[in-house]
Amino acid sequence: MGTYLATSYTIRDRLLQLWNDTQEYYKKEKVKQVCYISIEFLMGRFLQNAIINLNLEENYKKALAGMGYALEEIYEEELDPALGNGGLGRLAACFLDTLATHNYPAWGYGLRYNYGLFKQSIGTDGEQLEKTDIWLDKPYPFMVENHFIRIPIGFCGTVEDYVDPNTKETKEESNRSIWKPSEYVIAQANDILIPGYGTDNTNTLRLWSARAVEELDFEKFSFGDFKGASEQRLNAENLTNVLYPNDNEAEGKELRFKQQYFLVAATLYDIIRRLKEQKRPLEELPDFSAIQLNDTHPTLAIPELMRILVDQEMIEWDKAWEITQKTFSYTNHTILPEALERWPVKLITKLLPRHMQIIEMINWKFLEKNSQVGQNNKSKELRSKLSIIENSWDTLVRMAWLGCIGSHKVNGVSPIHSNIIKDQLFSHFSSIWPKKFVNVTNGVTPRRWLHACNPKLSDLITSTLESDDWIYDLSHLSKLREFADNEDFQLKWAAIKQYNKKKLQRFVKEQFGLDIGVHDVIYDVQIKRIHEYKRQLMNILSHVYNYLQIKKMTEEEKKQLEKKVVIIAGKAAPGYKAAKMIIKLINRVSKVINNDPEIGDLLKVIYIPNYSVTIAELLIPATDVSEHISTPGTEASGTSNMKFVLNGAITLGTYDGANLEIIENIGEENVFTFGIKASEVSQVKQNNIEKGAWNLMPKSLQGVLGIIEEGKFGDPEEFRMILQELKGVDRYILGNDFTSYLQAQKVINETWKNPEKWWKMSIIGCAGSGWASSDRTIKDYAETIWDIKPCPLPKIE
Ligand code: 26Q
Repeated sequence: MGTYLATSYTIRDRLLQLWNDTQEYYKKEKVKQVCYISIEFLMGRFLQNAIINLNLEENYKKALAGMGYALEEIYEEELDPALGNGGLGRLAACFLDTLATHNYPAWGYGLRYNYGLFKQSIGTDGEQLEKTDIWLDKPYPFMVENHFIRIPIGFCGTVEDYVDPNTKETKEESNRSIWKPSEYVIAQANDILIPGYGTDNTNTLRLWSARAVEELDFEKFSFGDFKGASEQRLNAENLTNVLYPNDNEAEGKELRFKQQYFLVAATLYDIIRRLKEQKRPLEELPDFSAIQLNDTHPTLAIPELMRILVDQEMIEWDKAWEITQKTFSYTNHTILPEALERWPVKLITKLLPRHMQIIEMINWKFLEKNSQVGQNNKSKELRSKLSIIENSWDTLVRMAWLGCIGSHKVNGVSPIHSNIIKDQLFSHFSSIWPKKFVNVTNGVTPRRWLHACNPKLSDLITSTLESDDWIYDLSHLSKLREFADNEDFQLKWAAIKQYNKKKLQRFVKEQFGLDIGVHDVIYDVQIKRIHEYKRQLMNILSHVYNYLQIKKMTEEEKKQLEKKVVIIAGKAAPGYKAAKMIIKLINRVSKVINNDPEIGDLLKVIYIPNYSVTIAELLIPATDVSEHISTPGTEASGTSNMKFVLNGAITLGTYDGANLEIIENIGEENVFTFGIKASEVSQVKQNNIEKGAWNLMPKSLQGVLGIIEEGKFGDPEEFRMILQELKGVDRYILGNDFTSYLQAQKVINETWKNPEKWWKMSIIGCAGSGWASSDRTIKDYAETIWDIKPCPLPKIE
């Protein structure tokens, strides 16, 4: 620990200097910046990334070796902060790396949770167990508390009419009111410095933590009544205690809502403070900063900015609205209905009474302008479609609607997803504002996801291309295509995969005491949050089928088989019963298969617990086949699919999300595709409903379900819910895709027998992944949405 800390502090020192210089320079230049607000930032480990970005890895290696330490071992001592659930949070982290690398003036704003995503382990029955992740127990040198930045955030209370101090009159038409909160919590800034690769520019990720109000200098903020503040102390600190563990599901808890407001209120205060520091008027906010809302979680920023502009800064409503729309843009990451946030009007009225009024006013003005009030059904229908406020089981605020109406641009994260947004989810808005809806395809940082996690492949690419330019301009990878058939290159390429697989093999042995092969074994990996739409269930059921097939084979037939290690990892939200059952089933199946002497090393199924960024960095470079098998139309993009192709894994995928971009860019002949297209989904679902999924299910899958029901993997009652779903409606159409999934596996096994073909596909995949860099993504955002330009620190000669 000591060496790790000492090493880390030397890096932090350097970063602090660069960071100071960068911030001073941005201020001096008065450049437009982007603020990326996200309730999650899944950063991964810091030290290696920083050392590589500062181009100090060789120096540190040498220096530490001189003292008897191995840098790689020091890296392993670092904890991996889990301040995010999955794709959305990790995307935000990739963006920060790119923004710094390409010298964009940028800020990340998020929350410093006391506890990250729960730690997962697997119980003796194969079930998921959860433990609190008390990450702040250990020192974390890369985050510094900024003592100068403490901001009071109000909640609850009352709203009073604004009275003009001169005329003593209330003015209805001004739309102005005074909010008097009854509770305050302090937002404390904690800064993580973000280094770029090969540049001195160092940006800020500012994470807010909640503190009780007594610690504040009361006089400084004249907010009035602080009576009862001591009772609020515990409540206050509770606010940023825990990251909600749901991924792609909106949990309607009051505390979650408070977190969201806390994040945006502190952030807007901070942005406006910095604008005022430059002595610029609020009218200039859209030229000072673009603010990107990462999904709807920070959309309360829209009414909050309106409140500041109208109530505090005395700006006319219409002018304030123009500023607001120009400042914000919103990214949608999901169309799953259960993930679309809707908050009860009652709850908002209680916690943020003034904001509720503002949301109503925004809605009213919008509806006045865009829909005729008529009594006929058609105009009523249009109004209820457009309205931010929904009347269903309760009166609810649709946060995605608020995001659309309050932003100048709304983007999806892959072409198919953006089209679904434009033509289905928000079709009523896109006919009002056809230009508002755009696509910005996701990307991943090639620094962490190739250069750092797969150093041998990185070196091979650099020596082959005779340049390391690809690290910050990934389009250069296309030149690798020339080498796809080259025997010598293929051998080197394959040897690196082998090396990475050995590393993983050692890990599996150490962690689980399990022996897995490396030579001539296909490593087939599916790692992501466990969710029905991602169809891990289809994966495990297919291997139950394969297992049963092997059991029927003669020794001769078995000799013809390809060996496979199936690896699955990912957490289930603690309240998501079906997902937890899937984990249990995977572990039960794994136990049976791995211990069956008739199977030997033909098939192994391994569930790796406590999936994290760090584990991804180990698994991805070691993968031969990576699975991205969501029901078409459900996975907005996926980003690990990109990381895998970059590292030479071949995709086994459906026609969904960014898989489609992979197919388009590297050619379908280099991807193992299967299943139906998104356009066919509704028909299949309809059939399932009409005829019953069981009746349409292939015999192969029926047989597998039969075996589970016989109790082969323990009491079938434990899996009843997921079995019933499959036999009943089968919402994610596993039955329909099962046969072609098995067929794709056959094609994989055949292709594996032909190494030249295999490695050619693998190389072409990597060569065709230049587009998958988050550098390209950020350039798209900067040009089409944010209107910001790089601002590199001048080099000191
Ligand atoms: C909302 C309300 C209350 C509690 C939790 C939530 C919540 C939290 C996280 C809702 C959704 C999320 C996460 C969504 C997510 O990770 N989406 C993924 O975003 C990736 C980046 O764009 C895409 O690649 C994935 O396809 C998408 O699933």
